[in-house]
Amino acid sequence: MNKYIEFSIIRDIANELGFQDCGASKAEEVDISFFEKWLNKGYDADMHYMRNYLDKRNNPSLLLEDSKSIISFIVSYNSYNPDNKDNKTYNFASYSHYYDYHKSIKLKFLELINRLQQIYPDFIAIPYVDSAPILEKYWAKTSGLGSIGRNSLLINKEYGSKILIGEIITNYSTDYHISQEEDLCKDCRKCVDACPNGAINNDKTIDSRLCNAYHTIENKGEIPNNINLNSFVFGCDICINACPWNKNTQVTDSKILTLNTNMQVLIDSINNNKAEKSIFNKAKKNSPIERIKFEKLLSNIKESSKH
Ligand code: B12
Repeated sequence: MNKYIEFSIIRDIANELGFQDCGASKAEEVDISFFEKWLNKGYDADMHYMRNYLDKRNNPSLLLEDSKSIISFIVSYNSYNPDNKDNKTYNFASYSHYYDYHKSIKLKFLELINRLQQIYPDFIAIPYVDSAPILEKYWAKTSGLGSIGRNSLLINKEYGSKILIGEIITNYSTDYHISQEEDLCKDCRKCVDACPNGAINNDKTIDSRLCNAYHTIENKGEIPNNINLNSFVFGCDICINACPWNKNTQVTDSKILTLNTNMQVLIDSINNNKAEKSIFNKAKKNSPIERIKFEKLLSNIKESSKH
């Protein structure tokens, strides 16, 4: 039997659950030579896991037998913009002010899949949020959710680039969207000018070796002297905050993400020079900062004070 689902059914449930937008693409092979070029230039720094499972990145059908579609979803994290409120000595990327988005979005996906299975019992889908070798921005773009900006991030005209991406791969076909790729940046180079380390390449990719987000989270070694963290001690929002597409975008009261008030306590304590492990431990529960140790945070703070 032809396994087909009308896209409006997925969209209606997704809207109800709090996703800002969604779109679908046929699950098919992608030419990943651009990705291999990125790896060959060493732009992945020490994130060696980026070199694994190239076959799956190239062919997402390998992630689910009999897969037909990749449905991408975006979640805005624009409801709290620390940049508008206060510019502190030490800043944390704004997505980390919320509880871990990977878990929050995945839970909503499970709810979505469950509801779709009530209508179509043989609907099978695997949810992913930053957790598999999938070119998330590429699929979101192909599904009509936005265009890739100069800083390499997906920009949605309504919600800007302060958005997170997740997707489900399913054995159902649906109505596929048409990529509406547009040059949203034109001559604008604000993100390039704002990045203190020149991490943004001309081909809309990032050299992780120069990116503060890499150095404050993923870099397990020493941060080189030429890197200016410019107040960021976990992740970095500099190129995002410089982007005009984030100035007048819709501010959302997220139904999916929840602010982690313990993070505010941690940030205040650090800005009052009172960093304490017990405060860090409380804030890190179910938080993106779980990815680093307290010692790494202290070392980032030290590095950030250098410039
Ligand atoms: C590795 C990684 C990083 C690395 C490298 C960043 C990078 N841009 O590559 C580091 C640690 C630096 C990082 C930082 C951040 N990250 Co990150 N990261 C990823 C990850 C896991 C892989 C990205 C990747 O594949 N990079 C390799 C390059 C080659 O791929 P690309 O940039 O996607 O490639 C584009 C271009 O090459 C272009 N292209 C050019 N030619 C061609 C030709 C063809 C045929 C095609 C198909 C495409 C193409 O299109 C590609 C796709 O859009 C994704 C999750 C995922 N699985 O995709 C999240 C992801 C990109 N990160 C995300 C976020 C939120 C961030 C930060 C904002 C976090 C923070 N505040 O600190 C910063 C932003 C820095 C920046 N400007 O990118 C979000 C971005 C959401 C969005 N709006 O786009 C993602 C999608 C995670 C998610 N699930 O939401 N990240």
